[in-house]
Amino acid sequence: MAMIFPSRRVRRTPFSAGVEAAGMSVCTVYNRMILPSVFASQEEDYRHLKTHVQVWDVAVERQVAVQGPDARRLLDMLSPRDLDRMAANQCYYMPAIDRSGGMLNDPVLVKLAEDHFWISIADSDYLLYVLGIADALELDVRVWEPDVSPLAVQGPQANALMARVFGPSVRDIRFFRYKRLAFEGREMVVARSGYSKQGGFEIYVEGQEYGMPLWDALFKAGEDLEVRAGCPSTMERTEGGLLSYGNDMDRSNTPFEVGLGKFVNSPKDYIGKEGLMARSEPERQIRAVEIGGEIPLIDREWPLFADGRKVGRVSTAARSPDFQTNVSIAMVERSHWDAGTRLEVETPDGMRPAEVKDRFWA
Ligand code: THG
Repeated sequence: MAMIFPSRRVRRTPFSAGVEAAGMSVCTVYNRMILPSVFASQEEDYRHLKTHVQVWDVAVERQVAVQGPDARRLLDMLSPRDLDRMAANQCYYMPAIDRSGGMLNDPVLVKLAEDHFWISIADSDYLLYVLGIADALELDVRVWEPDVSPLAVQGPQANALMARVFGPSVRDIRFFRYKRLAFEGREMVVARSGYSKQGGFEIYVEGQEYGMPLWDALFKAGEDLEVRAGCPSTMERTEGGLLSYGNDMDRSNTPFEVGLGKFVNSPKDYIGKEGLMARSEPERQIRAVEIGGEIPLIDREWPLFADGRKVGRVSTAARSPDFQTNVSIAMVERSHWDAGTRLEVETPDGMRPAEVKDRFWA
């Protein structure tokens, strides 16, 4: 395959020099920015992530900053998730929807202060939607993309590595909470979160200046922990059922269809509430689906069939070395979504047997 022609439009990150020196071999583009996909090999990266600790350049998790007297009012209009009990040091996984309940994004909301939030977005232009609402209603709020670049530290040795760089108090950060901790005298938001099921942290690095110094400090401190550069792993995140906007869902899906119904609980009159309530009994839903045989890389939907009729589609699939099968994320019609249902999936290399599972693997 061809490489990406470099240009300013495909943005670099404060850590790009680090990932290049570390041997990034394949990358993708996400929020118009470079996201590493592979270093050594998919399988080697996966094994290392599940055994040691990795540092990930996830600057592509861009922030939509919302600040001002009407910040909370704006968030209450955007969020199907009840924000009333959200603590000042908390993060929320939040479905972002349009007026008919269609998914626009699936960000992590970070509460910095009562009047200041970061919406840590997946791969869609959610800033334009947020700004559109704020401008149309002439709200007293600022909406912008700050120069903030998350760096993730993921894997079983993440606590050990982070304690060496940010101090032992990182161990007390609870899941989806954060602390402001100093690196070289600069305070940074350090959250226990990240796009893997191996545990770890995300450091929201503000500005360009501290990017490479922090990157280098993590590698220096983690030498004996065998720290390496890594990136979100399709194999690992599919085992764990972590969803990817644009792959596993888009605007044609509701939060109920993609398993995010548990985050639809706001008592407020948010945009899309009516549309969503009319669609609260979905006719299709995300399922873990096991696929037999050999499968290629997936760059399009693979249709799922039962008795020659299309009953769904696979949107993410990968070999799982640990579970010795192919794991996948699929959208399946109600008639065929029960665990144990046997289906067939049409891959570009031919038909493969598939089976609906009762849950994800990890
Ligand atoms: N971290 C941050 N920003 C992000 C992502 C991230 N923006 C883009 C993308 N990832 C958004 N999508 C997700 C998807 C899943 C999770 C986080 C962001 C996730 N889910 C957990 C799960 O499903 O098990 C926990 C959800 C919960 O129960 O709260 O972590 O990774 N900053």
